[in-house]
Amino acid sequence: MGKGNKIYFISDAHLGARFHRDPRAIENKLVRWLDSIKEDAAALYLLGDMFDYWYEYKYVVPKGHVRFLGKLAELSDKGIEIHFFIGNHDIWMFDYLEKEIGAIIHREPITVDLLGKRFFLAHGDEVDNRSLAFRFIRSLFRNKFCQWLYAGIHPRWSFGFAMGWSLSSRKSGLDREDKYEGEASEYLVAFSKDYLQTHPDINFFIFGHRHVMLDLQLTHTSRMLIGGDWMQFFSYIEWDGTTLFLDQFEG
Ligand SMILES: [Mn+2]
Repeated sequence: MGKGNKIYFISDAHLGARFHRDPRAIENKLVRWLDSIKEDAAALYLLGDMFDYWYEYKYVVPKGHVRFLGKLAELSDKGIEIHFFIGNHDIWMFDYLEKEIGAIIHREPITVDLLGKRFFLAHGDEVDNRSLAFRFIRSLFRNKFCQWLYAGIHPRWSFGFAMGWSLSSRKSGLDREDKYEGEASEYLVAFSKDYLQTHPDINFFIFGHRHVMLDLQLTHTSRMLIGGDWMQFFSYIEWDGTTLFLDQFEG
């Protein structure tokens, strides 16, 4: 562990996405934020879709993101735990980040005790079981055999396809990042309430994926937060063992 005692959560920078007008500005701001937390952080949870597309081959990784990855390596070398959740855009993280920067990769939601409270952490798409088509695509993307087949396609084709897919799925709503229409119609709120019935010991639910900032008291011992994103909000969640809050980085 690092010297710090705080725990931080962010998600959804979608680094490398074609829809960013100034991609370097987004990455630089992220690096400035990481610099601002490195003295007091014990752990950092990246809750998915930090990359808009990621596929690592046996000997090759995607271009770019060097400032971000370098800064993560620095934090990791200081003893700060780096947790990477795969999102629905960067599903194909295998062991590169684990080997290179000591990151802990999470492919499923986790329940973890942090500074005395119980957290349920997830990107958010994993608990979305509303659409059969979406569930099918998700299982295809996560299937080992399909991943092996995909790895055999030359990146000239697969990367081009993926970047286009990201743009078009965003437009069509296929990746379920639909508009926020209030708590009552928010599936992550419904999921959390439902999950609490069988797991009343969860104090905090934290999600990414939805690109909205939400902080909602569910019961007197449980809250759920959706952490915004690092595209429009530059938002993060901070936990020091006493207070948990959602804020936006101004630096
Ligand atoms: Mn997502």
